[in-house]
Formats: sequence, C-alpha cells, structure tokens
Amino acid sequence: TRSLATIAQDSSFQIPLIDFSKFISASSQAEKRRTADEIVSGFKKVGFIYLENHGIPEAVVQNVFRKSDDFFNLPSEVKDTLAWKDPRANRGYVRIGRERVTQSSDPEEIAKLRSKAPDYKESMEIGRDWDTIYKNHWPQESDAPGFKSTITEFFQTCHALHAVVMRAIALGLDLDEKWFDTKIHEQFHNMRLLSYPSIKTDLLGQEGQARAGAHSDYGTLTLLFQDSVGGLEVQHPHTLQFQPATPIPGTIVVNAGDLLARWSNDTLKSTLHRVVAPPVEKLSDTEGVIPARQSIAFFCNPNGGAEIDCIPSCFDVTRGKKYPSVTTEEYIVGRLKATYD
Ligand code: AKG
Repeated sequence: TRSLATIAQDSSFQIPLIDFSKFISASSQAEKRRTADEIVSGFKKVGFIYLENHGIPEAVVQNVFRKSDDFFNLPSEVKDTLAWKDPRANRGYVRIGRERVTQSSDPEEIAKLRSKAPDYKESMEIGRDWDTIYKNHWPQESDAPGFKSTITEFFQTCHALHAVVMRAIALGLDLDEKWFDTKIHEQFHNMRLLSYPSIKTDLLGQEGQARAGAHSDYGTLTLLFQDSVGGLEVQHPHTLQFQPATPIPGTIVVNAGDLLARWSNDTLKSTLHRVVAPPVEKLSDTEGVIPARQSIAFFCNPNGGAEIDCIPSCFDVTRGKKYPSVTTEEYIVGRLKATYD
C-alpha cells in the first residue's frame, strides 16, 4: 500500500495542459491522434484538462466577461424580472441563495443544505436562442447594450469548439472521428454566466459555505472560462484532497460531466470540483476580503432525445455495460430539478 504522503503528491493527478492547435491544425494524422490520446488520457485520469491555442481569441473572451459584468451590475429589481423558473427551460437569472450544487439527490437534504449554506454566487443561464419552446430571459437592449448579441454569438463559438473536442474524444476512444457529430449537433447546451461577489474572508469556509459546493457536472463536457482570481479546486478521487485548478491565462478548463462518464462506461471521469477562497498567498493584501470572481461555464449536452447507451468501444465481453440507456433530457432535467428551489 502507498503511504498517504505519496498519494497526496500523486503526480498522475495533474491537470494536463493540451496544445489544441496540434489537433485543429495537426501537421500529420499521427500528431492529431497523439493529441486526441493526450486529451482522452487527461479525462481518464483526472477528468479535467486545460486547452491552450483553442482558437477563441482572448479579446472575444474578455468582451464576454465585460458584458457579463455589466449584466450583473444591473439593479436587482431588473435582474429579478428575468428570474429562472423551471428546470426544463433552465434559463434566466438565479440570485444569490437559490442554488446549492451538491452530489446529494435527496430533496430534503438539498433543501437543508441550501438554507444553511447556499452557494455564494449569482448566475445567468442561457440556452439555445432559437428553441421553439423555451425562451431566454434577455434584459432590455437599453439596459444591457450588446449583451444579447455578444452572448448568442459566444454560444455558437463554444458549441463549435465543443464539437471539435468531441471529435478528439471520439478519435482517442478508437471511434470514427465523427461518431458523436449527429448526436450532439442540436445545441442542447446551457451557458452559465457566473458572478461571485466579494465576501469577507471569515465568512467563506464556515459550515460548508463555499462559492460553489463540491459537485460534478451533468452533461458531456464543460468549457470553463475563469478570471485570474482563482479558487476552483478539483478532488482527487482516492485521497479526497482538493487541488487547485489554477487559472492559466488564455486557457480554457475543460472537464467531463456525468453523462459522458456514463456514456463511456466510466472510462472518462466526471470529477468533483468546487469553488472556494483562493489560496492564501493570493489574499495577503486584500484585508480580510476575498475579491469578486467571474467565470463562464458552458455546459455541453448531447441532443435532448439522444439515447445515451454505452459507447461501443467502452464495453466488451469482460467489461459489461454498467448503466441502462437513458435520454439526455430525462437525465439532465432530473438532475436540475433537485438542485434549485
Ligand atoms: C459550476 O457552476 O458548475 C462551476 O463549477 C463553476 C466553476 C467556476 O466558477 O470556476
């Protein structure tokens, strides 16, 4: 058996930094395959990767952050008119205290957690804008100039990048590169703009209070854009220690969600993560206050009606299928229902 100290420094549990240009514009099929293998290996071991040279210009990301900040600076009365209402739509503004992400699926336990220690954050949830049933809750153009156009464009940009990462995953799992294409093209995704207000240092960390409690994501992939404040942490599955996913400028943090883990027979890992106070070194001159933090999470899902049945290369006679087939919609809506009040 390995000693705890050895496990704590487990060097295989490092979030790999992937140069995605070596997939997008690979100089050879071998380089492309090598990059796909690195990506799949990151999802197998850690469940998280950093992507650099992903093709989304930094100026685009910074502009989305600015528009997001402008939105959260609107008066509460305005934001409250755009409130999130139900898990099927999963759209709208979620004020501080309405959500507590957790692994629990017991409604009573979740309600208790939520009233005692809700996540200290507010968010704006956005779905595909052309959905015929569910409508996004946009602010008036005069209240938030350029917000809608910037966000809808960024939604498309993220969808396109996710489709390419799914191609890399297909290749790395020995499937045809286009295996996922027709199962993920309906943009059944959710973009979440997040704002974590500044908070007194001694308030965060008490009785399970966090910016976002430990949880895994529900869908296939999450593309996470974070500012430089820090605080995102990823849990080692064996030691249960949380390790920082330190912000690296220009990169996107990408993690696998529960539905991709299930689809892949747990070949790919959906790892618990949380958002807490940044490491103490970063707080030395902030006088007892943790600075505000902004992030954008793009939660990717397969098509709503897609049957999520074990990927062919992830089971065989010795490794049976662990889960029955489920549709994306059944799965995601069920998970969302449990998290909100
Ligand atoms: C979530 O909203 O599910 C997150 O994990 C957010 C992570 C972050 O803000 O860095």
